[in-house]
Amino acid sequence: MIEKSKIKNQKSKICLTVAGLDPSGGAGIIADIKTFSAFGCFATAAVASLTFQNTTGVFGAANQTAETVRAQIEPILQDFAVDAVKTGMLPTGEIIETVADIVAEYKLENFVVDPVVRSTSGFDLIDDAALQVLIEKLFPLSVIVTPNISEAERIARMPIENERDIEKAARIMQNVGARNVLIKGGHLFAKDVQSEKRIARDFLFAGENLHIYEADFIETDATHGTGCTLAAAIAANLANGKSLIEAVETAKRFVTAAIKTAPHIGRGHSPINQLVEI
Ligand code: PXL
Repeated sequence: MIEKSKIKNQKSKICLTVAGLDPSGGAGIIADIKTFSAFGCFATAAVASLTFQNTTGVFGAANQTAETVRAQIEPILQDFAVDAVKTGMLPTGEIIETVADIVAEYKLENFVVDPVVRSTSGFDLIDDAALQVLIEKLFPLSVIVTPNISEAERIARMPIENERDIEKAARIMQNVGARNVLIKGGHLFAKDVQSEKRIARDFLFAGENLHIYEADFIETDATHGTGCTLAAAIAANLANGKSLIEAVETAKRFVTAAIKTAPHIGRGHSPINQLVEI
């Protein structure tokens, strides 16, 4: 473990992502690297799985081993004082355990866990046994976990149909060790009954408190990598010293702007634009 005071002239904050590589550039570590950079952080990355995909779907994956993941991360931590860590697709229980051991050993802070379960196109990115390890080992070390509705349903083992279900699922996750939980409401709450205006709502359970973030719902198929980008933006903003509530607020504004300026490439769900300025 490197003492921060022993590193001279470390001007930028350093972020580390441990996630899957989407070679088509929309999701995973490429989205994370762009996002860290957009917030002025220096980006480092360890590949947990090499996926085969494009905007139309995920066709397979070659997972790393726990040893190769450790071998990627340790030289980084022995050289840099890492200010924030984000995890995405961690495909196996042994990789998850190793990441948990490293986070604890090196006392890594600002640890953001995106509990990636399944791709938008329906490809399973993690098996059930590994998900259980993720809940048990990573949730207690995290500053925040960021499931979408379907991930929250799978983790809390309950269907989510309304706001009361959202709260119940979040409390279940807090009972198994998550301090703070951001449930991304997406489509579920896209309609405001009174105004008929379409809004997107995300729910941050910060300890006991609930903060609801509202944004205009954007009708788009440019959604590839939105989850990765949001979690990476939260990590970068925490690295930059923002409070959790501010970090989530800024990250949400960033994702909204990135969706609005998406390049609309590919035949499926377009990537978003992490180089947008907010
Ligand atoms: O958005 C979930 C996700 C995360 N990480 C990788 C992915 C995907 C979805 O496709 O490929 C590497």
